Amino acid sequence: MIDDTTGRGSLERIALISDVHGNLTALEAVLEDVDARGISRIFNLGDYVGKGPRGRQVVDMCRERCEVNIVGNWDDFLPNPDREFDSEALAWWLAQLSDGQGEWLRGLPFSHDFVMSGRRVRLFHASPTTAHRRVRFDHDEEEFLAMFANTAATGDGPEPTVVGYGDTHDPYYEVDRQKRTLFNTGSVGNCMDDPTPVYVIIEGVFGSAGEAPFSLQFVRVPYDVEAELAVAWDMGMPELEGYTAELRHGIYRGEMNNPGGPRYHRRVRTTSVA
Ligand SMILES: [Mn+2]
Repeated sequence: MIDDTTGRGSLERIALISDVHGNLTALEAVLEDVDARGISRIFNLGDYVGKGPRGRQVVDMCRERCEVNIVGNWDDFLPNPDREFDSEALAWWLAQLSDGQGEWLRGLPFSHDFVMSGRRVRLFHASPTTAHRRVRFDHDEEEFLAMFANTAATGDGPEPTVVGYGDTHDPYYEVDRQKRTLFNTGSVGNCMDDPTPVYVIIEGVFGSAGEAPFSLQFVRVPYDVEAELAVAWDMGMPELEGYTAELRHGIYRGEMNNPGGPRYHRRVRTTSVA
Protein backbone atom coordinates (compact mmCIF):
# COMPACT_ATOMS: atom_id res chain seq x y z
CA MET A 1 0.00 0.00 0.00
CA ILE A 2 1.45 3.43 -0.96
CA ASP A 3 0.93 6.49 1.19
CA ASP A 4 -0.49 9.19 -1.15
CA THR A 5 1.08 12.09 0.68
CA THR A 6 4.66 10.86 0.82
CA GLY A 7 4.84 8.29 -1.96
CA ARG A 8 6.38 5.94 0.58
CA GLY A 9 4.62 2.70 1.28
CA SER A 10 2.91 2.51 4.62
CA LEU A 11 4.35 0.05 7.06
CA GLU A 12 2.14 -2.74 8.25
CA ARG A 13 2.69 -5.19 11.10
CA ILE A 14 1.86 -8.88 11.25
CA ALA A 15 2.07 -10.99 14.40
CA LEU A 16 3.48 -14.50 13.90
CA ILE A 17 2.60 -17.04 16.55
CA SER A 18 3.49 -20.72 16.72
CA ASP A 19 3.46 -23.84 18.90
CA VAL A 20 0.65 -22.88 21.25
CA HIS A 21 0.23 -26.57 22.17
CA GLY A 22 -2.99 -26.30 24.15
CA ASN A 23 -1.68 -23.58 26.47
CA LEU A 24 -4.71 -21.30 26.39
CA THR A 25 -3.44 -19.10 29.25
CA ALA A 26 -0.30 -18.24 27.27
CA LEU A 27 -2.26 -17.71 24.04
CA GLU A 28 -4.63 -15.28 25.75
CA ALA A 29 -1.70 -13.31 27.17
CA VAL A 30 -0.04 -13.09 23.75
CA LEU A 31 -3.25 -12.08 21.96
CA GLU A 32 -3.82 -9.40 24.59
CA ASP A 33 -0.35 -8.03 23.85
CA VAL A 34 -0.97 -8.17 20.09
CA ASP A 35 -4.26 -6.31 20.56
CA ALA A 36 -2.70 -3.70 22.83
CA ARG A 37 -0.21 -2.87 20.06
CA GLY A 38 -3.05 -2.36 17.58
CA ILE A 39 -1.98 -5.28 15.40
CA SER A 40 -4.91 -6.95 13.68
CA ARG A 41 -3.22 -9.48 11.40
CA ILE A 42 -2.09 -12.73 13.01
CA PHE A 43 -0.51 -15.67 11.17
CA ASN A 44 -0.15 -19.01 12.99
CA LEU A 45 2.67 -21.42 12.09
CA GLY A 46 1.09 -24.51 13.63
CA ASP A 47 1.12 -27.00 16.51
CA TYR A 48 -2.13 -25.98 18.15
CA VAL A 49 -2.58 -29.21 20.09
CA GLY A 50 -0.79 -31.73 22.29
CA LYS A 51 1.51 -31.21 25.30
CA GLY A 52 -0.96 -28.81 27.02
CA PRO A 53 -4.57 -29.32 28.16
CA ARG A 54 -6.82 -27.02 26.15
CA GLY A 55 -6.32 -27.91 22.50
CA ARG A 56 -10.00 -27.47 21.70
CA GLN A 57 -10.16 -23.90 22.98
CA VAL A 58 -6.86 -23.03 21.30
CA VAL A 59 -8.10 -24.32 17.94
CA ASP A 60 -11.36 -22.38 18.33
CA MET A 61 -9.55 -19.17 19.24
CA CYS A 62 -7.03 -19.46 16.41
CA ARG A 63 -9.76 -20.18 13.85
CA GLU A 64 -11.43 -16.99 14.99
CA ARG A 65 -8.40 -14.74 15.34
CA CYS A 66 -5.76 -15.89 12.85
CA GLU A 67 -5.90 -14.83 9.22
CA VAL A 68 -3.48 -17.61 8.24
CA ASN A 69 -3.26 -21.03 9.89
CA ILE A 70 -0.52 -23.50 8.91
CA VAL A 71 -0.30 -27.20 9.74
CA GLY A 72 2.17 -28.43 12.38
CA ASN A 73 3.50 -31.93 13.00
CA TRP A 74 1.23 -32.44 16.03
CA ASP A 75 -1.80 -31.17 14.11
CA ASP A 76 -1.07 -33.78 11.46
CA PHE A 77 -0.19 -36.85 13.52
CA LEU A 78 -2.39 -36.50 16.63
CA PRO A 79 -5.76 -36.68 14.76
CA ASN A 80 -4.44 -39.05 12.09
CA PRO A 81 -6.90 -42.00 12.01
CA ASP A 82 -4.08 -44.25 10.75
CA ARG A 83 -1.66 -43.38 13.56
CA GLU A 84 0.02 -46.52 14.85
CA PHE A 85 1.82 -45.21 17.92
CA ASP A 86 -0.40 -44.35 20.90
CA SER A 87 -0.02 -43.53 24.60
CA GLU A 88 -2.27 -42.50 27.45
CA ALA A 89 -1.31 -38.86 26.88
CA LEU A 90 -1.87 -38.92 23.10
CA ALA A 91 -5.30 -40.47 23.60
CA TRP A 92 -6.12 -37.79 26.20
CA TRP A 93 -5.04 -34.85 24.01
CA LEU A 94 -6.96 -36.26 21.06
CA ALA A 95 -10.09 -36.70 23.18
CA GLN A 96 -10.02 -32.97 24.04
CA LEU A 97 -10.77 -32.04 20.41
CA SER A 98 -14.33 -31.50 19.29
CA ASP A 99 -15.93 -33.01 16.21
CA GLY A 100 -14.34 -31.76 13.02
CA GLN A 101 -11.30 -30.13 14.64
CA GLY A 102 -9.00 -33.00 13.71
CA GLU A 103 -10.06 -32.78 10.07
CA TRP A 104 -9.65 -29.00 10.12
CA LEU A 105 -6.12 -29.30 11.55
CA ARG A 106 -5.04 -31.97 9.08
CA GLY A 107 -6.43 -29.98 6.17
CA LEU A 108 -4.49 -26.78 6.93
CA PRO A 109 -2.09 -25.43 4.29
CA PHE A 110 1.56 -26.49 4.49
CA SER A 111 3.10 -23.08 3.85
CA HIS A 112 2.19 -19.46 3.20
CA ASP A 113 4.04 -17.05 0.87
CA PHE A 114 3.76 -13.28 0.58
CA VAL A 115 5.87 -10.26 -0.31
CA MET A 116 6.87 -7.54 2.13
CA SER A 117 9.17 -4.57 1.47
CA GLY A 118 10.62 -6.31 -1.59
CA ARG A 119 11.37 -9.51 0.29
CA ARG A 120 9.68 -12.79 -0.53
CA VAL A 121 8.56 -14.27 2.75
CA ARG A 122 7.69 -17.92 3.23
CA LEU A 123 6.26 -19.42 6.45
CA PHE A 124 5.97 -23.11 7.32
CA HIS A 125 6.06 -25.16 10.50
CA ALA A 126 9.34 -27.07 10.52
CA SER A 127 11.09 -27.58 7.17
CA PRO A 128 10.26 -27.09 3.47
CA THR A 129 9.90 -30.82 2.90
CA THR A 130 7.64 -31.87 5.76
CA ALA A 131 6.23 -30.63 9.07
CA HIS A 132 7.83 -33.71 10.62
CA ARG A 133 11.47 -32.83 9.94
CA ARG A 134 13.17 -30.69 12.59
CA VAL A 135 15.78 -28.01 11.87
CA ARG A 136 17.50 -26.95 15.06
CA PHE A 137 19.18 -23.66 15.90
CA ASP A 138 22.44 -25.58 15.59
CA HIS A 139 22.58 -26.39 11.84
CA ASP A 140 25.11 -26.15 9.01
CA GLU A 141 25.10 -24.08 5.81
CA GLU A 142 23.60 -26.85 3.69
CA GLU A 143 20.67 -27.05 6.06
CA PHE A 144 20.37 -23.24 6.08
CA LEU A 145 20.24 -23.03 2.28
CA ALA A 146 17.79 -25.93 2.02
CA MET A 147 15.27 -23.90 4.04
CA PHE A 148 14.88 -21.52 1.04
CA ALA A 149 14.39 -24.20 -1.62
CA ASN A 150 11.11 -25.06 -3.30
CA THR A 151 9.82 -28.57 -2.68
CA ALA A 152 6.77 -30.60 -3.62
CA ALA A 153 5.23 -29.41 -0.35
CA THR A 154 5.87 -25.67 -0.83
CA GLY A 155 5.08 -25.60 -4.57
CA ASP A 156 7.28 -23.92 -7.15
CA GLY A 157 6.50 -20.25 -6.81
CA PRO A 158 9.36 -17.74 -6.61
CA GLU A 159 11.90 -18.91 -4.01
CA PRO A 160 11.73 -16.99 -0.74
CA THR A 161 14.39 -14.64 0.60
CA VAL A 162 12.94 -14.68 4.11
CA VAL A 163 11.85 -17.91 5.80
CA GLY A 164 10.08 -18.11 9.13
CA TYR A 165 9.28 -21.32 10.98
CA GLY A 166 8.46 -22.73 14.41
CA ASP A 167 8.57 -26.33 15.66
CA THR A 168 11.76 -26.23 17.76
CA HIS A 169 10.39 -23.95 20.51
CA ASP A 170 13.78 -22.21 20.29
CA PRO A 171 13.66 -18.72 18.68
CA TYR A 172 16.53 -17.23 16.63
CA TYR A 173 17.38 -14.95 13.70
CA GLU A 174 20.07 -15.59 11.05
CA VAL A 175 21.13 -13.86 7.78
CA ASP A 176 23.72 -14.32 5.03
CA ARG A 177 25.38 -11.99 2.48
CA GLN A 178 22.71 -12.75 -0.12
CA LYS A 179 20.20 -11.14 2.27
CA ARG A 180 18.64 -14.51 2.98
CA THR A 181 16.95 -14.30 6.35
CA LEU A 182 15.96 -17.31 8.42
CA PHE A 183 14.16 -17.01 11.71
CA ASN A 184 12.35 -19.18 14.19
CA THR A 185 9.38 -17.71 16.01
CA GLY A 186 9.84 -19.76 19.16
CA SER A 187 6.76 -21.04 20.96
CA VAL A 188 3.80 -19.32 22.58
CA GLY A 189 2.77 -22.20 24.78
CA ASN A 190 5.86 -24.21 25.45
CA CYS A 191 9.14 -22.34 24.89
CA MET A 192 12.44 -24.01 25.79
CA ASP A 193 15.21 -22.45 27.89
CA ASP A 194 13.39 -19.16 28.54
CA PRO A 195 9.83 -20.49 28.92
CA THR A 196 8.26 -17.02 28.66
CA PRO A 197 5.79 -17.11 25.73
CA VAL A 198 7.35 -15.51 22.64
CA TYR A 199 6.05 -14.35 19.29
CA VAL A 200 7.37 -12.35 16.35
CA ILE A 201 6.19 -9.09 14.82
CA ILE A 202 7.29 -8.41 11.24
CA GLU A 203 6.85 -4.95 9.85
CA GLY A 204 7.15 -3.72 6.27
CA VAL A 205 5.20 -2.68 3.21
CA PHE A 206 2.86 -5.61 2.68
CA GLY A 207 2.51 -6.89 -0.87
CA SER A 208 5.12 -4.46 -2.21
CA ALA A 209 8.00 -5.59 -4.47
CA GLY A 210 9.86 -2.32 -3.86
CA GLU A 211 12.66 -2.29 -1.29
CA ALA A 212 11.60 -0.61 1.93
CA PRO A 213 12.37 -0.94 5.63
CA PHE A 214 11.75 -4.43 6.93
CA SER A 215 11.91 -5.32 10.57
CA LEU A 216 11.45 -8.27 12.83
CA GLN A 217 10.96 -8.23 16.57
CA PHE A 218 10.73 -10.95 19.20
CA VAL A 219 8.23 -10.22 21.96
CA ARG A 220 8.27 -12.06 25.29
CA VAL A 221 4.97 -11.96 27.16
CA PRO A 222 4.86 -13.02 30.82
CA TYR A 223 1.74 -14.88 31.93
CA ASP A 224 0.34 -16.83 34.87
CA VAL A 225 2.20 -20.15 34.59
CA GLU A 226 0.72 -21.53 37.81
CA ALA A 227 -2.84 -20.83 36.61
CA GLU A 228 -2.13 -22.82 33.43
CA LEU A 229 -0.65 -25.73 35.44
CA ALA A 230 -3.66 -25.67 37.80
CA VAL A 231 -5.98 -26.12 34.80
CA ALA A 232 -3.93 -29.07 33.56
CA TRP A 233 -3.99 -30.56 37.06
CA ASP A 234 -7.75 -30.07 37.48
CA MET A 235 -8.44 -31.66 34.10
CA GLY A 236 -6.34 -34.69 35.04
CA MET A 237 -3.96 -34.32 32.11
CA PRO A 238 -1.31 -37.08 31.77
CA GLU A 239 2.41 -36.17 31.70
CA LEU A 240 1.83 -33.34 34.15
CA GLU A 241 5.40 -33.65 35.46
CA GLY A 242 6.77 -33.06 31.95
CA TYR A 243 4.42 -30.13 31.32
CA THR A 244 5.51 -28.59 34.62
CA ALA A 245 9.23 -28.92 33.74
CA GLU A 246 8.59 -27.22 30.40
CA LEU A 247 6.38 -24.39 31.64
CA ARG A 248 8.21 -23.54 34.85
CA HIS A 249 11.81 -24.16 33.76
CA GLY A 250 11.93 -24.39 29.95
CA ILE A 251 13.26 -27.95 30.20
CA TYR A 252 11.98 -30.30 27.49
CA ARG A 253 10.16 -33.27 29.03
CA GLY A 254 12.27 -35.71 27.00
CA GLU A 255 15.42 -34.30 28.65
CA MET A 256 14.25 -33.62 32.17
CA ASN A 257 15.90 -36.78 33.51
CA ASN A 258 19.10 -36.54 31.41
CA PRO A 259 22.07 -37.31 33.65
CA GLY A 260 24.07 -34.54 31.93
CA GLY A 261 21.21 -32.06 32.21
CA PRO A 262 19.12 -30.66 29.36
CA ARG A 263 20.92 -29.55 26.17
CA TYR A 264 18.09 -28.48 23.95
CA HIS A 265 19.52 -25.38 22.26
CA ARG A 266 22.89 -26.52 20.84
CA ARG A 267 25.08 -29.62 20.81
CA VAL A 268 27.14 -30.21 23.89
CA ARG A 269 30.66 -28.70 23.96
CA THR A 270 33.35 -31.31 23.24
CA THR A 271 36.47 -29.17 23.70
CA SER A 272 37.55 -27.62 26.98
CA VAL A 273 37.73 -23.87 27.45
CA ALA A 274 41.31 -22.59 27.90
MN1 LIG B 1 5.67 -27.89 18.56
